[in-house]
Amino acid sequence: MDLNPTELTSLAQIACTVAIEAGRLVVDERPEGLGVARTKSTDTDVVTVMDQRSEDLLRRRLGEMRPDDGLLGEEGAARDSGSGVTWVVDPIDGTVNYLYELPGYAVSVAACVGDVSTPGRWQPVAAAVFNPLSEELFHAHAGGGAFLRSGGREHRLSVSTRTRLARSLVSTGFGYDPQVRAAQGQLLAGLLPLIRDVRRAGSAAIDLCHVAAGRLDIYYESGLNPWDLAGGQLVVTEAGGVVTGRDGAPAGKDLVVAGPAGLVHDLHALITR
Ligand code: LIP
Repeated sequence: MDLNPTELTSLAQIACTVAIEAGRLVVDERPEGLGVARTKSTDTDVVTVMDQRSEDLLRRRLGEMRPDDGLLGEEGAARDSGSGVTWVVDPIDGTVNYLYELPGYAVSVAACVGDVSTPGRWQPVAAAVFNPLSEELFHAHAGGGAFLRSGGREHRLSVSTRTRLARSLVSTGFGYDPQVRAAQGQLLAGLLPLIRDVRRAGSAAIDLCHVAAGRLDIYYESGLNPWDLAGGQLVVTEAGGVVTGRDGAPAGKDLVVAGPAGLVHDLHALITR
């Protein structure tokens, strides 16, 4: 599906508008003594009432502004697309940080084309990732570059120019399943002597946007869902980076490696060795 620059710009503006609205909601209306509303894949994979309220806002607002578009949300929102565009949303990426009142969570909203239910058969074409505590809005549309709106100013983003892994600041994340975490810990233990250092922010969307801004050199993680990935993925590629999966496969649940092409090649080689 081809969208012209005017349509892409309009989708990006909608993504920015609703990401900011949802981000403000989760900060301004956070209830005292916020607790866990329910759990998902494991006891530590938590959902709060504000994850649900944020997703409800996104579903309502996107439905008002783009009634024919589809929707795929982390907390279960789903709508088939009649327009060819499907919104992939994470109402609070970094929910555990949000639960602990730790900075490091964001709302991620991406307009995608293709079949979002099939790995590798969809791609984001417009996106916004809003960190409501830092009031940083990362946004991009296909062919338009990636930007950070902060303090009323727009900054164009570009990935790191570092070329050596040994001098690279790497970020990653861990799943909610203890056995998966054990394997991820072993992989990281093997990488640590080969890199500058590691960072664990707790939000894939924020990690990806920090790679786009050059605040991190490279990011990798396994176990991500489309809503964790969609928004930040476009911000990285529009900032001149690459986002890939294992052995040339599209980025997805199995593996995501994101950053400048050279570092991605080298880190991918180590991870898949
Ligand atoms: C989180 C990701 C993070 C990952 C966590 C979790 P959530 O998403 O953003 O990168 O390490 O395990 O999946 O659950 O906060 O939306």
